[in-house]
Amino acid sequence: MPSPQPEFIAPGIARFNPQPEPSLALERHWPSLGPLPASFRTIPAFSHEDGRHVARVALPPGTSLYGTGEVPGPLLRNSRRIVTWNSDRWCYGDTDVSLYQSHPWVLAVLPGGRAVGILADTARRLTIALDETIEIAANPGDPSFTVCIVERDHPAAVVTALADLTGRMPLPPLWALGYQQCRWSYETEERVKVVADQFRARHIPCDVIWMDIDYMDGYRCFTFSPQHFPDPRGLSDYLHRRNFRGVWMIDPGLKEDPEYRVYAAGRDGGHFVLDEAGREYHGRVWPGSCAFPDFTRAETRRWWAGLYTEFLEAGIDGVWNDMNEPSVEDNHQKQVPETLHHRADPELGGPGPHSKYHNVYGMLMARATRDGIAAARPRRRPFVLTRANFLGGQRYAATWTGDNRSTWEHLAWSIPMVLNLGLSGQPFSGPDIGGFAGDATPALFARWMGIGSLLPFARGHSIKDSAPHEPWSFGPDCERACRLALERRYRLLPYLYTLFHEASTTGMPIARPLFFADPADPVLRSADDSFLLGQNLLVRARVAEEGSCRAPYPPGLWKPVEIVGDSTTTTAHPDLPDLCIRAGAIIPLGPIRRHVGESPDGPLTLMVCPDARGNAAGTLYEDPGDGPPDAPAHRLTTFTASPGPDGRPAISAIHTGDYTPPRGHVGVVIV
Ligand code: NBV
Repeated sequence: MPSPQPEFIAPGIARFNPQPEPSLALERHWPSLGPLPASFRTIPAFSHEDGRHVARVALPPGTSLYGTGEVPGPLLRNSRRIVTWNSDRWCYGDTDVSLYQSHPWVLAVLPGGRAVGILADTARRLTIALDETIEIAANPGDPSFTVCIVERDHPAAVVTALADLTGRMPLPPLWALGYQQCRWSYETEERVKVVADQFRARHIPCDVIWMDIDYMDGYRCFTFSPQHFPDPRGLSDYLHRRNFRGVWMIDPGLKEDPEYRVYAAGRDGGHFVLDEAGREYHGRVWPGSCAFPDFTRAETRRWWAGLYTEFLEAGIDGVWNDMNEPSVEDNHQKQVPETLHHRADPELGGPGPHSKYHNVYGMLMARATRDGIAAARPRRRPFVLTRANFLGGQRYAATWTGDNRSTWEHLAWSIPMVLNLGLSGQPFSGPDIGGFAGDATPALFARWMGIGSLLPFARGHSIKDSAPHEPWSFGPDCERACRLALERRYRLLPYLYTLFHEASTTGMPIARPLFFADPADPVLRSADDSFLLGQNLLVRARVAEEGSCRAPYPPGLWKPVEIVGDSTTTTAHPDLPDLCIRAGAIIPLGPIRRHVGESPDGPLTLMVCPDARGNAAGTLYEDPGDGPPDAPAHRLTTFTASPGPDGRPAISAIHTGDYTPPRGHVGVVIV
């Protein structure tokens, strides 16, 4: 069958096989029309085989493949196969082809370093085989789908083009960049307070304590246990007085209990997903039999959003959406029947079976949650963490890599999983530090904190019945390693926040694979134990119990730096990753803080690493750290260093923007 003619939607972006189904990943505003570059050669062929629509995109030998979102295992995805089908995979392994989120998107780095992005624009189940010819196959009986192809000079440009198509992460509140402590569960208000107090007493930086499902009254969402959490407002006040925030869990399953007002309101409003026969569907989850909001309807999303007004009055700062694949206990696969009926709005594709909307259920829940928080608190930035999501879901929520295990293998996957999510449009992610299931050893925990504290979302979390997994639970040496790791993160906050700002404006990942420094160099393409934070900081980790970092260095000169406590010279703890600054870079550092709001006028240190000519440059984004999400008052500073008359670098700063940050001493450290 001849390939359908492409439609060109922007320079370097073509859309093949336009189909009538509306897009669920792409933002509505298509970029303006434009021609593909002359070098464009990755024309897909569509065919219909055994009742399945298949698209094939041929790529030259030597192409390296990445993306497909949340995938366990190594960074390089050649010879892998994934199935886009959001799945609750407790303790997942390398052979799992589907996890909690779906990203029908492949980033292909061609032998010379140019890159191609391939986006299958459908939320339906797809099998994506990542070989020299990428094969994207729909399920038998499912309609054909559109494929968008983006070609650019550099993989970073392909990732920013993906953000042009699917949207960007809104800038989170600054506190969401702080360290976060979670447990399934801190079971009483008292326990939460003790944990918070321990952080302050032990001088371990921390900004957020998380409330898992046991705060609820019988697992009923939007309620509080009268025995264990009788005074949530009082608890929030306690946390706030000590400069902590609280993030509380909300699941989609609502207990089928006529006495439970949220369920009764949902039933009376006709907000629940129906079964094939048009009756309210019930699946078993934590509270027993549950109904599930039909988030494909704007009316239901508005109802759900409205529930947050009262909920947030308890002083809740952020919301954690879990189990929203959705996951049920009725079968081994933890799946709801694909035949369930959604009364979706026409703009999403109209009424249809669950199989059509399964992969966007979690994303639409996160969207409604975010809308609810934004409406209840228009003058603050919402923070939502979601387990299930879909391509484009970075617009609504951050994510974590689900129920990992306390093993060295899962520690090692933390880096490539976060990198592949970043290459798939989601810059704000991280693993459960220490591992969710099982008991970490002191060495594993320290190593995980060392790495996790340098990833965009830094939260420790662990399962019920596991040994305590707080930073002080593994003895004084591990506690010291954790304190140093988190002090590093907090000192790096000015740099990290600048990267978050960049991600929110361009879609550039915060944690980047080494090949971003030189996409033409094949040896950089499979580095799993090293990554770049922005352009200027190299992280080299030891992910195996024994041995050192195996990754090669990116091109250019990279100078080791320490950032330990207040010093940039003292030797770090052996469990912390090595850090190197790029010659030619200036990295802004803050003081050690116990929480992000401490000493706002604390000193700023410019860590300057001159290149061979004595020059260096770097940027710093600053704003109040929260406030109305649109166009916040901000300041962007470009620092440059050049050789001064006395031979020492002379620093100059150029500011843009309308914000004057409280500023203490500005110091310079030449490394
Ligand atoms: O709410 C309990 C857990 C939560 O701690 C974890 O992070 C989620 O991924 N949740 C799953 C449900 C139970 C998992 C066995």
